[in-house]
Amino acid sequence: MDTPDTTLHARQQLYRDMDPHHLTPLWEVLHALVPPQPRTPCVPAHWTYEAVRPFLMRAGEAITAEEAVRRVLILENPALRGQSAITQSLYAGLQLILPGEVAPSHRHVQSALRFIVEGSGAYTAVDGERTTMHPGDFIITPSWTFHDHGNEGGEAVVWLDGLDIPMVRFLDAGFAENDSSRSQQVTRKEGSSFARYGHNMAPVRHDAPFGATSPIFSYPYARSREALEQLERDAPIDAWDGVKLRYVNPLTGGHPMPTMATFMQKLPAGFSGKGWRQTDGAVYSVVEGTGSVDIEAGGQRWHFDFGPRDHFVVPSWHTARLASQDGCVLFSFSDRPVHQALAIHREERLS
Ligand code: GTQ
Repeated sequence: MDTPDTTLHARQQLYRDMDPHHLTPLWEVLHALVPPQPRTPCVPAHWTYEAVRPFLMRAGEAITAEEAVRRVLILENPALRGQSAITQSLYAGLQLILPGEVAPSHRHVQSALRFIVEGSGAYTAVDGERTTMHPGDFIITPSWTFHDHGNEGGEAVVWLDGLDIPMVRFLDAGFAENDSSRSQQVTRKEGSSFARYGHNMAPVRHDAPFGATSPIFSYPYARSREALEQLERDAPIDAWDGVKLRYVNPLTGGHPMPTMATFMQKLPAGFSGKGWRQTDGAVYSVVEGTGSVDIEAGGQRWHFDFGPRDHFVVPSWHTARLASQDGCVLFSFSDRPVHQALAIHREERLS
């Protein structure tokens, strides 16, 4: 039934009159506020390493790590330009550190993950312990811990930074401060946290040095890859994920960080996966091999062919399908722990 013009005019007058009082009618926006299903403004996007790397290297000439504090090119969702966000809740960037450089020590509430993309020999220091980076390693900077990065090796090192910056900004809960020294004093031998917590054992009298965050700073690629390879040989292959494992906080069995979940998966050669969608938008870093992802939502479709060191994002409630002719290894992260903590996580696997 059509609403008479006089009624519509009366409503418009009502809205205009209440507007100076900072009042607005719910019924005009209700449908968008409480949509029948998630309708993210984010779009799928793909950054080939071939396209990104030259800009990273030019950034290496344009500014030092010291002056930049963090020399990072932000991977911005094309639909969220200017917001430093790859999804509504997550930040991603590629950080470059050249031989001899130091990115000075600071700390912030935002949790960070590093996934090493290219080069070896750089380190990140957390709480007085350094961890040397190798491609494929997954490294954690817990919330509010001092961290500095440096490169004492001979090659450029690039890693993916994943942070919960947009989430912390949304909550207006961000604090940060610089350290009194540029580089942290090393107080513990490299590998000490891994020795304590990395072998399915834990110190009897030391629990949770970083609260809700994993006590392991570095999850080495060699170990993750070995597990995936053995599972590819021995275990049934999941029709959606291939062989996929999630990283864990060994003290809780939960995700390594309170705000971000991390995963590594191997698609066997010849894999053609089934489609799925989930409420947690996910960012992918291609470790080895080649493959493709087909994404669909609201009648729109995307197809990305990816290779090593490429990055792509699958936004919330977009249906995705992975495939690989020759096999590949993918790292990914999402805000799943937050969805789970709020008991609103949903996943749908299409048959
Ligand atoms: O390494 O501390 O990409 O504070 C963005 C903000 C990296 C870092 C980023 C940061 C860092």
